[in-house]
Amino acid sequence: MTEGSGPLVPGPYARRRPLDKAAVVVTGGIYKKWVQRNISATLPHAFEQLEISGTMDNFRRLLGESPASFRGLPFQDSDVYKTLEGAAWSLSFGENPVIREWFERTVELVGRVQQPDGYINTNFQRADREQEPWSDLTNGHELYCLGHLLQAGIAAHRSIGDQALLEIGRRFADLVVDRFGGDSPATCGHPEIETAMIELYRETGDSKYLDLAQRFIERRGNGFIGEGMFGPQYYQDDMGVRETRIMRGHAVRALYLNAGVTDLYLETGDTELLDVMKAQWNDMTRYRMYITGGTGSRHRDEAFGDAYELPSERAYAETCAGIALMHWAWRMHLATGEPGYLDEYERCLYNVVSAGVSDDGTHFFYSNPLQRRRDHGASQQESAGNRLPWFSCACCPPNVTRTFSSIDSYLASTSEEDIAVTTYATAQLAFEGVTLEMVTDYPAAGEVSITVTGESSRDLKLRIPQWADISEVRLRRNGIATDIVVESGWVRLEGALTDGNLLQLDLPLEPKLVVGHPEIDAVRGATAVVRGPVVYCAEQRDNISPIDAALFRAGTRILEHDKAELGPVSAALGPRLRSQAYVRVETADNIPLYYEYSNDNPVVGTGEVILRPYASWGNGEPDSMRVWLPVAERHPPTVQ
Ligand code: FUB
Ligand code: ZN
Repeated sequence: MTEGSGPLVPGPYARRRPLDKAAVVVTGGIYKKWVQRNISATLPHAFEQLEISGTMDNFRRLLGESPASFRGLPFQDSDVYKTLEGAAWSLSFGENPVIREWFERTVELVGRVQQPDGYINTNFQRADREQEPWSDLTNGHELYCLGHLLQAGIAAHRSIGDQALLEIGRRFADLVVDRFGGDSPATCGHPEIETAMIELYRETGDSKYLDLAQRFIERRGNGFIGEGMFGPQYYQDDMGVRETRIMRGHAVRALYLNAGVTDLYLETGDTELLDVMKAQWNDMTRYRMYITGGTGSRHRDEAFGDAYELPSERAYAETCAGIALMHWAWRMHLATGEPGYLDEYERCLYNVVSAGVSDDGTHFFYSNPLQRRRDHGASQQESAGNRLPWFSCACCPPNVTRTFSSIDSYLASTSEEDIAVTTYATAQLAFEGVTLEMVTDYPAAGEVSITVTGESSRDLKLRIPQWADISEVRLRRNGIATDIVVESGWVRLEGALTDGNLLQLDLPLEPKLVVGHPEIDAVRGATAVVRGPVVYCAEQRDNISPIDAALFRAGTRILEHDKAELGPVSAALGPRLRSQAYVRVETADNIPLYYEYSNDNPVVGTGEVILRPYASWGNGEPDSMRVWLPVAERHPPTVQ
């Protein structure tokens, strides 16, 4: 395989380049569990759900092969395309007859539905359509669906050398270039086409796709989208991309757009775009992101809220937004060379995105709140506390399949001088005659061993996450403790890529109590527990005492508890934890909703609280869950 066997092949302005997907072999740990779960459970489940939901029949009925009526949302074709992408990437791990058969059958079906002019969209092709093609770029999602079709075709080409799907997508893309190139003011109400067109340019070398992506990006803010359902801000059409310094509007839209804008920088080197991306990144991470990496706190329009508007209980934090943030973070890393973006990448991966799928891989969260009350009822895209097998708006589950089938592409990046490990996993990484054999239980454990085979004069760089206390990071080279210097988040090791070298890194994974900025009112006076990149939560089913009335005491010690009750994949995120000091408050009915402040707090005893990785919650009977627990000392005192 040449460079570019993975989901992103950056352009000439990348400071760093991804390692080829084909150069990575996942051999164990959580990555292997994710990949296998995706192949054996999530993808077959998605194939089935695409039938049950009528999504496949939407294609067949256009060919007279199904009597079913059109079902679902205007963008439902994208569920098929995302699943095709997931299937294509997953075949890079080895042949699988079930996945191969579905992939080929579905590519053939999509190809037969394509019109002679290249157009495909089952919602707009149907005789009983409610709107004409291209009549509603604001909400019609035709270009969004094309974006996912292109991503699937590119994945298939890179992963298994398939041309058919890429050609289908390209024919449609050519139609779009003819129709919306030049002076057209058109943009899509849901970004996605931008990054896909740039990847198509990378795959084919044809600059007309880059040119159109650039036009789509530069046209934002021209008012073309109109008011739509929630006003132009929702669609990122209220301002030009170059003028926008805050994250606003629909979270998935905003984050996909920014992945595309960063891609445009990677191709053009337009530093104004990169500066804008840095400003928006800063805005998001300082004011508008949950501790889990979730974004988009507003349910009404699935949108970013005001600065510090981060309610736990009503967090929307869509799984797709977590995935989109990972895409953008990785591109920012490649554009700047900085590892800080990878901290946020991991924050999403191990928390909001991992929470999006059940331990067995067949149930999903759409929204990912940081608190659930015992009596919370299910509503449209929300479950009552258990994941659902699919959704009427099923954007998240197939997004999960493409994520966990391409996850191996983000383990390392390279520059002219070095190869850098960007996140730790049990895997072999091969690069220009050198193989790194990495073994670790990260993020459950902090020890990482790397054995080198072959020689290279390049340096090896190891990422030291921002959460790690540098004085506690240990490194041994061939068994000998070595002083380390952490510069801008990396340890640079010269002469490390020598045959037989053994490097042993030890990252400190002591659980920590963290608090939020005082202006996040929703968590003021509360604390959360993190262990490395993994955020913890208290789930009622682990606890005897009522967790909704629990208070941490400052100075509490957090100890390892066990791995019991965690499912096979969740256990690889870390052990359950136990806090020694817990103050139990009676949830007595006779306490009024509001009462006069006094020192007479209804504290009745001490106990302990069991915590588990946030991503593992909701795999049992629905009950209360919370990430943030109030600190006793900030409430009226009187602990006996
Ligand atoms: O509009 C397509 C997808 O549906 C969005 O990305 C999700 O937020 C959901 O609204
Ligand atoms: Zn989604």
